[in-house]
Amino acid sequence: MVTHTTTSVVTIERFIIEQERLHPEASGELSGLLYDLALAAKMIASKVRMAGIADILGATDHENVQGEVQQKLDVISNEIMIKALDHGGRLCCMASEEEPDMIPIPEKFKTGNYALLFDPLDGSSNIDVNVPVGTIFSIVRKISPGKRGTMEDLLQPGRRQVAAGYVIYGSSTMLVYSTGQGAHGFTLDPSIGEFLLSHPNIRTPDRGKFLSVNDAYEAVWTDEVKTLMRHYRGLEGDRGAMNVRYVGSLVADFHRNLLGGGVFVYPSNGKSPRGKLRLLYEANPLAFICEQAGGKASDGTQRILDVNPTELHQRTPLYMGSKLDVELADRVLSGIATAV
Ligand code: AHM
Ligand code: MG
Repeated sequence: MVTHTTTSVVTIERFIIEQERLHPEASGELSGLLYDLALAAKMIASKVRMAGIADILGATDHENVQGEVQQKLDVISNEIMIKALDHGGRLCCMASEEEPDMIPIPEKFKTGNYALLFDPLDGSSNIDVNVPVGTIFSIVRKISPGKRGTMEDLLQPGRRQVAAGYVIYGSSTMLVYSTGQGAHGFTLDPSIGEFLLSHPNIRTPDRGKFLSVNDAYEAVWTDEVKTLMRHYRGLEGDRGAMNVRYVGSLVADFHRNLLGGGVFVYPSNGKSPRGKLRLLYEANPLAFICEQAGGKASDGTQRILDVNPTELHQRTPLYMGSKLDVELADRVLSGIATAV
């Protein structure tokens, strides 16, 4: 008798189709966009994997073997994203952390009903030391009247996202995304070049183990932020001490905290009154995923997803992760209470 040992695997394509079937009114446009993003992720993953090797193959003056000047990986990733997504007829416009202005869809291509915002390679300063980096994306519906998108489409609050996700290029490559029905993770099987469902319906613990913060900024933190840190470190209140884990690569810090429970904190400070992270390319998409996994995200005064953006590269303070730990941040920062 033959025994079948192969278990059924769910590719990202199959998963997207099955999700689409839950919405009989769906046109397939969003699904197509998600496939294109998965393809871009695989292309960026292959470049990231070659990061150290490219230097060896290239000449010291940063030319590669073909005599072309080598580009930095964040620039390459930006181009990959644009080229993978500009011609599918699903987008009306794009915006990237790497580009100062809106990215229009070239006239020769059809446009579609969505706008895409992305950070093509977040944490790219970590590439040289082999630390995980990531791609972050956010999709909103087109709301402007014409065919080609406008800033109105891009400057929408995060709660209007119809999908968001990130890719982490770590010991394995993972893509985590949500269309508002839970957050789901897929791991790239490099032997077949497919993202396979590995983390269905991710739930983040209500109270976290990990605190991710760059405390080199302590000297320029406000008193409220300093008090909050005392809570997280178990020096005040009855929360108990967290373990500190800070990679300095947002996607890596977020991913670890999402799975294990924790809070990512990048406050405003005396030097950067709006913090460092970008609302549209970093905070909004990760906040969307975080909420879908049962967590929360705040700027210290309001829910991240309710912030009304006024400019493409707007920065925001960020407190994001396990629900109870973000609620503690909101209470301490507003001075309402200092007890858990
Ligand atoms: P980048 O978009 O220029 O890569 O900067 C964003 C990165 C995040 O990945 C990370 O969380 C943060 O900057 C770290 O900043 P700092 O070095 O100030 O702690
Ligand atoms: Mg970034």
